[in-house]
Amino acid sequence: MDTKVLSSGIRYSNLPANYVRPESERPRLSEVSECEDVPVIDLGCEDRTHIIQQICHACMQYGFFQVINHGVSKETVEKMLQVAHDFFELPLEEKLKLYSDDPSKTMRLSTSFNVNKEKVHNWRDYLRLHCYPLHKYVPEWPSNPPPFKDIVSNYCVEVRELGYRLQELISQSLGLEKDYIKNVLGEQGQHMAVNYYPPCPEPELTYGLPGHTDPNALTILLQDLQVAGLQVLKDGKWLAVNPQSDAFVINIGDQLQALSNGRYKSVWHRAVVNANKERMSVASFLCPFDRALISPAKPLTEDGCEAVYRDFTYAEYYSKFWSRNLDQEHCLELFKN
Ligand SMILES: O=C(O)CCC(=O)C(=O)O
Repeated sequence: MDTKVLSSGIRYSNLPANYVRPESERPRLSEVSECEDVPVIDLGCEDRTHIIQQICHACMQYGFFQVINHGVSKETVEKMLQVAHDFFELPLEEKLKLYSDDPSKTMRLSTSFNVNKEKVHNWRDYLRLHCYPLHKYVPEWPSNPPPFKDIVSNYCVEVRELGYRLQELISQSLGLEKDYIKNVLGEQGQHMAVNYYPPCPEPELTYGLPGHTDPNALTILLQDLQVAGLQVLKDGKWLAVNPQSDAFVINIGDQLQALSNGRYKSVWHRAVVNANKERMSVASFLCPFDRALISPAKPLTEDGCEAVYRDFTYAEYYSKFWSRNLDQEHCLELFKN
């Protein structure tokens, strides 16, 4: 392949060899069934206790759930998806000005996951942005398409609100004070991955993103409604989470698994690709502040429950995560007591 990114306008008729997974690692799409009982939590419900119970059940049994009536306006969501789409439609030369394969960059267009570390690539391009505080990062964001900065800034503000609200509910669902998680995580960072998965000539042989867990605290995922692609691992089986209108998919990240002393699961998930259609998703990640000390919440290690993980700072965890390939063992395994 002679371009750095997949969103070059070239339509491939065969999957290039460096995207082909060995037989044992392929997605086996015919074995994947639909997740029919995805927990859908109505945040507009007036019964807070009921919401908290639903969150507790979803985080223990699934590690993810969907939310509706979440407070992020429909207009904000639609504009976000449109501008993301318009960005990937830009001429190749324009996009390549933003290209980098250096994961430490706070704004970059890249491809696959960690091109310099991985042996087999993934059928994905992505725009990665740091989003908090906005005044620090917005100036470096793409200025093309012209409304990009305004639209994405608005989206980030509304999504952050939602994230805080969810963290309060998750704290309470663990029997902790409402502000427990927010206090431990400190002034949280916010990152975004705008994912673009072009049509793929041989979706059976590769991934958009292979199975992974998220290294942050909480992920708020917006899926394009037209094309399914997200799958989660539940009881050893991959299940498709089909997009639902007006919903976000929320998943618990590694930091909340550690803080909950393993009660809540940072779910394995992956993105598969489609032969005929492009797919987009927008993942927003809330991340602890670098020096936040992640340790199991005290009330969860009383009653003779041992701490499952040793204490670590988020900075330590994050650098370990990016020093590896995505589809290795759960990064938290390296922090087990
Ligand atoms: O595209 C998706 O559905 C999943 C995206 C994802 O897992 C990620 O960006 O970390």
